[in-house]
Amino acid sequence: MAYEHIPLDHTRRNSVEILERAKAFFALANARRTVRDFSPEPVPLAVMQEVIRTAATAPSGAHKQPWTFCLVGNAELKRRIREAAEEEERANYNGRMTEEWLRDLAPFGTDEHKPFLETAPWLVVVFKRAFEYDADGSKHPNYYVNESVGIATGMLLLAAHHAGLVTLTHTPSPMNFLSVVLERPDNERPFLLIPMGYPASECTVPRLERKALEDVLVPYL
Ligand code: IYR
Repeated sequence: MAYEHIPLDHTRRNSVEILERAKAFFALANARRTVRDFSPEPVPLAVMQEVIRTAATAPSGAHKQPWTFCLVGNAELKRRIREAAEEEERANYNGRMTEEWLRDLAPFGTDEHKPFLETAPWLVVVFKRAFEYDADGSKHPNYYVNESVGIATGMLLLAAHHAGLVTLTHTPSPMNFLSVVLERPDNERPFLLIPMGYPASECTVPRLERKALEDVLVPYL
């Protein structure tokens, strides 16, 4: 059955306005930094609900919305996630990562210690839903799951930044422990672990350069 069609809710803006707005949004996005030093200050649940609601507006293959955002604020669960992540990362930094990988990471000073997993008031654990079960238990596929969940996660990061929060895209690897600790069903696979909150007052970030526009945009005019 085809969807009913309704009028598009769209504000028409002139060419001056669209350029101004595009520039303003770039400035906002360009100021987002990945942060590893979090303040333990609480962030209201209502804020997290709005940023997750924003992420869940992402487009998805056949509108299957193949995502689940687990919002972890419970101290005991955060402690268990930290413990399991640090155990995996210890193995990563002590032999599982290649020499070249370790050399690429060295300038960032990361190691197997992940205190932010307990310090940050919230952990958003993004799960991708590989397929769905219906009421009879039969399986139904989702489509373009990585693309859909990747877009939703990007929107989550920008929504948090716009609200005034900082985020870290954390990829403990392998991530199966997240399914175990959070008791997720077998159609869900961990995608990304995102600590979210206020930055620590002494927070610093590496002085990074972004690629020039010419290096990322190839015009065919
Ligand atoms: N997952 C590890 C290692 C790591 C890998 C990359 I690529 C990074 O950009 C940062 C860290 C960790 O979280 O330490």
